[in-house]
Amino acid sequence: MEQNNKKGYDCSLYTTLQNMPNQPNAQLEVNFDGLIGPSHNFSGLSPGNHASAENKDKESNPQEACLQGLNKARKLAQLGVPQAVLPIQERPSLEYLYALGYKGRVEDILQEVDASTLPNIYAVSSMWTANAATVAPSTDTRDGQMHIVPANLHYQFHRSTEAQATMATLEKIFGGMARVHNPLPGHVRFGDEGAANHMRFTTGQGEPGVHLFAYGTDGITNKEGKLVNGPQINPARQTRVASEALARLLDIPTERVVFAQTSPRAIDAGVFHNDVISTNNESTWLLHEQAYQDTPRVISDVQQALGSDLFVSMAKTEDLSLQDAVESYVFNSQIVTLPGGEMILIAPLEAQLNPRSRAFIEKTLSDPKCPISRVEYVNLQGSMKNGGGPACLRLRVAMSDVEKQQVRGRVFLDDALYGDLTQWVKRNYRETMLPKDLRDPNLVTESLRAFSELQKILQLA
Ligand code: SUG
Repeated sequence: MEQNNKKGYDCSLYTTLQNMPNQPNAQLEVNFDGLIGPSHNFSGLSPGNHASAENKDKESNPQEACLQGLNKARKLAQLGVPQAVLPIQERPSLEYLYALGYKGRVEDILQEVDASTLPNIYAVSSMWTANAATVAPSTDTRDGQMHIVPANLHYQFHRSTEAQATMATLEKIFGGMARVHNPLPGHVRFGDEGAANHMRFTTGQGEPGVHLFAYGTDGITNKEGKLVNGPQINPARQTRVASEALARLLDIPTERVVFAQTSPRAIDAGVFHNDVISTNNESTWLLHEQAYQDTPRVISDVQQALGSDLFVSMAKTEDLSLQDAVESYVFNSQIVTLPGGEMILIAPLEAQLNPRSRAFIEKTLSDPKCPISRVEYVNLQGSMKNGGGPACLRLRVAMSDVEKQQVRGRVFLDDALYGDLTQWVKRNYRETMLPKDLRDPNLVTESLRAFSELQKILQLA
């Protein structure tokens, strides 16, 4: 990093933000990446998420995983893409331990907690900030202000513990300029997993967006209490009624909203979020032909609502099976716009290693109409082993210069913050961990200390 600076490498996010056009309406998209917590482990908590099940009980390396995430964020900042971070949450979750009636010293409580609850109150899944919330920037809303709805993550206990803390964090950081709503009611009918099931299309940065909400089931239950019209094997975490509520809360004009059902076959093949099978930036869209129930209709609905052509690269099943897509996470790539307007693809290493995924990327990039000029592969294996790729780790927030000034906390990633965070990780994180280590009394101290140190570093205390 320092060497790069000496060579005059343009690595300063600060430069990008300073160069933001000085007009109230000009907007840039900022990626808010989640930091990976010190109790990162493989507990196999997520049914329908193949990586989580396959890596259950394997050894993790929390330090390496967190540094991999930070390096991805720094790479984007170096490329000139506005980049910020969101904090880890308090783990173990004292709030949940007390809510479950435990009293006394946390170290003692952790010996008592049953084996099925323990990994839930220690889970660091808030790292996947694509699941933190759904955001509509001020350019897109009827009332002209940014709206944010934190996800209730109702479907799984470990993820549902994030919702209230996420809301508090988002309020702290964005409350000065955005309306931060409550999460949707915590019921299976309103299961909401945030931006991972949402896409925003525009004709360019700063232009108003068209919002696609993907869902896995209608949210209606039958006489047996089972959700109807959804996958047969794996759970559908996002419901249509939840997505409809989001569109209302975000205050997006109806004609700029599209709803799309994720294909039940895709969910049954391991596509537990839309961002495992579909990715976009502005009007560039990479997806699998089996992404939605009726993929051609979804594309034409978006195109019509946008009133402009899209660049669509759609993988065919014969070239790239759903299994390949899920194993390689090729559609969990980020497409980002660089300061000069060039787009690049940030893809997981696993997509480079899978010949069919790599061929899909190469074919897409070789299309003369494709606005993406090149691909960069990133190593995020720690996160990937729990089912989270490059796009899962970031929440996109498009904001104007004026709004940017109102973001609270020291969250924009410049060289100094990157340095402080790296030191913080090296000071507090272990290099090996197994789920059984969650009973280690020392982990309580380490984990709570890391949380409070970070609050100070990010000036969120
Ligand atoms: O919800 N994995 C997360 C992965 C989330 C990925 N996010 C997006 N696709 N946007 C999940 O399934 C596994 C935790 C464990 O097994 O220990 C987990 O929660």
